[in-house]
Amino acid sequence: MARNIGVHTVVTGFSIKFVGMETMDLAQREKTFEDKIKSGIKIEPKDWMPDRYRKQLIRMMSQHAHSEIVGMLPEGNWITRAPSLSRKLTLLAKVQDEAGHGLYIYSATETLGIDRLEMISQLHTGKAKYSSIFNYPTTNWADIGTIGWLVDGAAIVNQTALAKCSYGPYSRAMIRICKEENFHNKQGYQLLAHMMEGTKQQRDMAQDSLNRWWWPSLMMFGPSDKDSPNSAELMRWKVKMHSNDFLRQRFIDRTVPQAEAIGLRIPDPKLRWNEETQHYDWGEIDWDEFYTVIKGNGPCNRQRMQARVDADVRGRWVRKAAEAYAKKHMN
Ligand code: FAQ
Repeated sequence: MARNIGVHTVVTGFSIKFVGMETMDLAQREKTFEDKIKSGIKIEPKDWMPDRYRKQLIRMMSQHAHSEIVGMLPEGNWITRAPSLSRKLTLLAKVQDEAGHGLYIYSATETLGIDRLEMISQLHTGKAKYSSIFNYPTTNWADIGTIGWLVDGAAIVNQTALAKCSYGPYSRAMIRICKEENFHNKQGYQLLAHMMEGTKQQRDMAQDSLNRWWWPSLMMFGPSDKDSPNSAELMRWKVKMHSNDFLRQRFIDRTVPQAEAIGLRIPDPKLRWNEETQHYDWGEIDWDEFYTVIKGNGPCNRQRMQARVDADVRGRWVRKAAEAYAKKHMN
C-alpha cells in the first residue's frame, strides 16, 4: 500500500518514511560535513561522510598502501648484495620500514569499511594501482641511494601535505611515516654523496642512476593538473592539499641544489633557475611513458605483480594457522 500524506510522508506496508525529513537530514549531514572540512576539523571513521568521499579515500589510500608494499621489491633486490654490513643493516631496516608503512595505511583504509583481503585482491587483479616508480629496475648499487634520495624525497613532499589532509586516520599515519621517510631520504643522499667522493667508476654509477630515475620520480606526482581527473574533487575536500604540478615543482626546487652540491647533473637540458618566478624551469615529462607504465606495461610491472601474487600464495598457511590459533583462543 502506498499513500501520499501531503508532500512529506509515504506509507509502504508497515513502514512509514518521512521523505522530507530524510532529505533534510541528508542535507544537514552534508552541511555538517562540509563545515568541518572548511574549518579544518578532521573527519573521523564514525562520522557521516558522502559515499564519494569514502570511495575516493579508499582508492587513493589503498593505492598508497600497495605502493609501500610493492616498493619493497626494487630495494629488497639489493639486500644480499650490499657492499658492507652497515649498508646491509640500513637497507634491511629501510625495507622493513616500508612494510610498516604499508600496514599503517592498510589499517587506516580499513576504517573506511573495506577489508584488507579485498584491497589485496584488487591489487592482484589489476583493479587497484600502485605507484609507477616501482616498475623500474634497480640495476646498480647507486640505485639504492637514488631511491632513498629521490623516491623517498618525492614521497615526503607529497606526504607532508597529506599529513594535513581532512581524514583523521590518514593524516595521523602520514606524520609518523614522514619521520621515517626523512631518515630514508638522508641515508640515500649520504650514500650517493659518498659514491661521488669515490672513484670515477663510482661517480659514473651514481650519475647513471640519476639519469634513469629522475624523470620517473617526477612522474610520481601524477599527471599534469589539466589531465588529473581526481584533483579538483580531492582538493575541494582537502584530501589533496595541493595540486600534482605544485608538488612536483616543490620537489624539483628542493632537489636540484642537492644534486649540484654533490656534483651530480640533472638529466634535463632545459633546467634553469628563473629569477622572476623564483622556481626552476624544466623540460617535458614523457607522458606516453607514464601512461604505458600505469596501464601495466612498464619495464617490471609483470615481475612485480608476480612477486606479490607468489608471496600471497606462499603466505596462505600462515594466515590459516593464525586463524586457527585465534579460534582456539576464543573458546
Ligand atoms: N603511479 O587524477 P590523478 C612511496 C593514477 S609511496 C600510478 O591525478 P590522484 C614510499 C591515479 O591513481 C608512493 N598511478 O590521481 C616509498 C588515477 O588513476 P585511478 C605512493 C598514478 O589520485 C618510498 C589516474 O592516474 N604515494 O613512494 C600515478 O588525484 C621508497 C589519474 O591521476 C602515494 O600513493 C602514479 N605515479 O593523484 C616506498 C601518495 N599518478 O586511480 C618504498 C598518495 C597518478 O583513477 C620505497 N597518493 N596515477 O584509476 C596521491 O597523492 C595521489 O593519489 C597521486 C595521484 C598524486 C599519486
